[in-house]
Amino acid sequence: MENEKYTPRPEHKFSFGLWTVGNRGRDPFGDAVRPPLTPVEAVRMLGEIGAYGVNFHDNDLVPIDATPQERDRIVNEFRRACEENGVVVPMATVNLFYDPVFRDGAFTANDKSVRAYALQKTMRAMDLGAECGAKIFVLWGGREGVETDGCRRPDDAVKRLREALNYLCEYSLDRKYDYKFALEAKPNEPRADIYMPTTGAYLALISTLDRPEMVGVNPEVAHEHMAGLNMTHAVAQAWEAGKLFHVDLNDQIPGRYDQDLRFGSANPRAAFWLVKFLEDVGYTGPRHFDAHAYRTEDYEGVKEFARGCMRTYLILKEKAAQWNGDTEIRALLAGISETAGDERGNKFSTQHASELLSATFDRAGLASRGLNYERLDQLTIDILLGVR
Ligand code: GCO
Ligand code: MN
Ligand code: MN
Repeated sequence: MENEKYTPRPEHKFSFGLWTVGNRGRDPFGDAVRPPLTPVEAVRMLGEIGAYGVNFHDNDLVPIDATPQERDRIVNEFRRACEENGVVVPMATVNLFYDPVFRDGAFTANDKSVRAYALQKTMRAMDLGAECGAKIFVLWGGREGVETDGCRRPDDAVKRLREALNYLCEYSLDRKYDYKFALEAKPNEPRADIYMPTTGAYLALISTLDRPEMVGVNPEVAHEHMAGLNMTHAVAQAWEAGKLFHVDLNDQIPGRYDQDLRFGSANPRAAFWLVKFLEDVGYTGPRHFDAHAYRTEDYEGVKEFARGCMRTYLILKEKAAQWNGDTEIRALLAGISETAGDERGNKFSTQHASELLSATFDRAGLASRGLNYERLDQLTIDILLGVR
């Protein structure tokens, strides 16, 4: 079949959250437009469209007030549905933002009992995830922020966050869960300002933890774009540091509310560089779509949305291979890649430094060569628009 190459397969590791396909289209101005989708129905839908994985917050699966018996029944049903539909659970997470108890933060709240409750809720969510086979635990601190900085010193918030992460690493080791934690940054929404606004901020925090090797990041396209940043650069820095434990794919027009658009639908060129990077370096983790369908859609539209995320990824993956193999692009790259040049800048030695200090450079000559990036980018656009 012509389109066989865009058919999702388990090895593509496409995953969706229960909260993504199950999103009912509520927004601050309007109520739900779709009926509830049970976790079992969501798993069936994901199986039908060929997804590999399903992720959840504790309360996407088990209501916050469920009794232990209800919890066990729900988990059994859910696990059976996953098996029957060939869907796995690569990642689990915890909801530390919905309940009013977290209105002033969870791990960073001023109230010590709220902080303790946040730890309890997270440990229980870790138990739940482990029972379903999850090996990655995402932490997104949606309420860890402020409207007024009068409420606490921001460096105290950083210390509290660090303590909580250290605690949770020990819990994972104690229970032999073998979790990798993936920290997800976002600059704002729902708080006016969220601590740890960017992936880079989390990378810096991780190096101060007791067990940094257990903790990495979960960059999200929309969150980096909300901050006006380049998602591929955030992902690349995480990758280079050995910290890309998970990735949230969606799309977002900068300067707007948190849109969670279908992957690649707002800025396909940025999505292309991201897919190309993930494929070029051989990222093997899940490709998680943290997005949701337009509010205009019924559940058939939700399937279209989810299929679209995966299809766009696979199309961009194909375009990336085409880009890498394109003879003209290769020739351009050969022309601009590092040439032999001056070796004295490679590695410091006292002798290199003094030679370099007294060297003469042809500044004007170095600055005058055209780099052909216009041609390079137009070739990229030609490929993306399908005329090449
Ligand atoms: C958001 C976030 C969340 C997290 C999720 C996993 O903007 O709401 O992206 O969807 O990814 O809570 O922890
Ligand atoms: Mn988001
Ligand atoms: Mn996310």
